[in-house]
Amino acid sequence: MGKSKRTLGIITLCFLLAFCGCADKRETGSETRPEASVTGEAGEGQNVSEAAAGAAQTPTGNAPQTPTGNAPQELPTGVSPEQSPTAGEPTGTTEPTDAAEPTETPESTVTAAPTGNGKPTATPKPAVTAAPQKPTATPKPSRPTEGQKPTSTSTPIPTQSVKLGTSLYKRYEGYFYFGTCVNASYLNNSKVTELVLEQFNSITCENEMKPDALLNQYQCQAQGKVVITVPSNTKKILDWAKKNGLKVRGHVLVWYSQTPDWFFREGFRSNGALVSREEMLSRMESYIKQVLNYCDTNYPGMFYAWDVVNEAFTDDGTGYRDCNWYKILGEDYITEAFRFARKYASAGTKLFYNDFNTYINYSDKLKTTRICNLVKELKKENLIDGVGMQAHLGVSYPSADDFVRTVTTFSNLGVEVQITELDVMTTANASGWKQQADYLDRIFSALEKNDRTGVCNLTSVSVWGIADNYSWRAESTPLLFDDNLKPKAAYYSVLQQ
Ligand code: 9MR
Repeated sequence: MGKSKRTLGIITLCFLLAFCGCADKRETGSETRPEASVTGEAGEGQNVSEAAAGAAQTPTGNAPQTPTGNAPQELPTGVSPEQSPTAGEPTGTTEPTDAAEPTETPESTVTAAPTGNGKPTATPKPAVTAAPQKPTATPKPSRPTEGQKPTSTSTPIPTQSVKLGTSLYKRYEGYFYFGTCVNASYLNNSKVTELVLEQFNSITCENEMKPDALLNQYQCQAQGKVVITVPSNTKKILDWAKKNGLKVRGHVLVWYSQTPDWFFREGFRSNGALVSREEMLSRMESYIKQVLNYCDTNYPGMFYAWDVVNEAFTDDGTGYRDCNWYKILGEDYITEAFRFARKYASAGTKLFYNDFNTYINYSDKLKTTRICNLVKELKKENLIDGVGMQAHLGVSYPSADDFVRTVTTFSNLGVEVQITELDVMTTANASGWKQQADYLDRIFSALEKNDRTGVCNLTSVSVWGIADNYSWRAESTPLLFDDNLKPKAAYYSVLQQ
């Protein structure tokens, strides 16, 4: 009798413990919105190369940042240097349950913008006759031997200051902003932030402001309307930019990729039918309005440009990329997006059409022509301010001449040009790095001259990442700093000194 009581007691205890465990898990799940891991990105005190090695499952060594927890999309490794992410439709998040309800809400309190932080704000467009401002900081670091071998990836993160004394943004201050993309992991490494603040006066969120980061499926379903929830990673970057006086390029409002499929479907359900044209226009307007209002309210004056529509055309220029926007709204989804963006953007925010392979050099040059035609149409209604040339380049394609000429082609339409995602693929060895430096030298000597003399109207240049191992195509060592945050010869080519 006593024995069976004890047995019953033990069974009850086990049951209670098991139940508590489940309850804990349920509670945790409802507290935070699921956020993707940032495997592959180096954290404070973590060896950069270890971080990259940890991401060996991704082709680029840089785990895609997917702040909403949507399935990461595979990245291309194709032949053409500049390519879009895989054309596959983005994977929708799974149907939400109560446990998936995000509790995070957009910030509503606006704190005063910092002043006197010492970070100068560049004027985007100067008088064309002005001489380029010389960098003020000294001393200049020793220039690495051209074609210096890439440093071993096993070298740990530097413990001393990574500051150079020269600065890309100061070099071009008064001509154009000089920026980089940033993802949330950058902020975990004080050497990275130190270098970013010395070199750049503009940032772009690499993934944290894309529709799949901001759209909240649970709330959309619960409220029956478009609801955005700004994740903590996004706020972290924007607050840091605000605190340090950085300007921000908004990226991106309307894009075929990284926009959840459920956003286009009835009831915001992954298995719903595609919605009507009228409903989709209303969702588009609501989304654009909420994002722009959020930025204006919380970060007034910080966003100087927005990519309103990204990558709408096919690469060979024969037509529009097939996607949910195009399926539901037809060709004029682009114009509609710009109308809404113009309606809700503050006066100081410039509106851009952004694409890759914008210089495409097929015999009929159709992609460039298509973009030019779009700009002309949008300009009739004063809906566009500029063209974003992504510039995911390679040392042997496109030619530096073709690239620079296309900057002028777009400028001649009377709009601004911004180089929005610059990187240059090359082989990761000494000769590859020399080719990369020579190529960038050709491009920047021409751009510097053309902008100074008014041949082109370049208002911003952004590289797509701080250092090679932070790049979406890390294996091609496409950036200006190596894995140890040391400047490559490519850096000095861009600096043009
Ligand atoms: O650099 C971004 C990478 O981390 C993401 O996994 C990828 C997913 O689409 O997007 C990358 O950024 C892209 C940018 O938003 C638009 N132009 C092409 C860029 C490189 O794919």
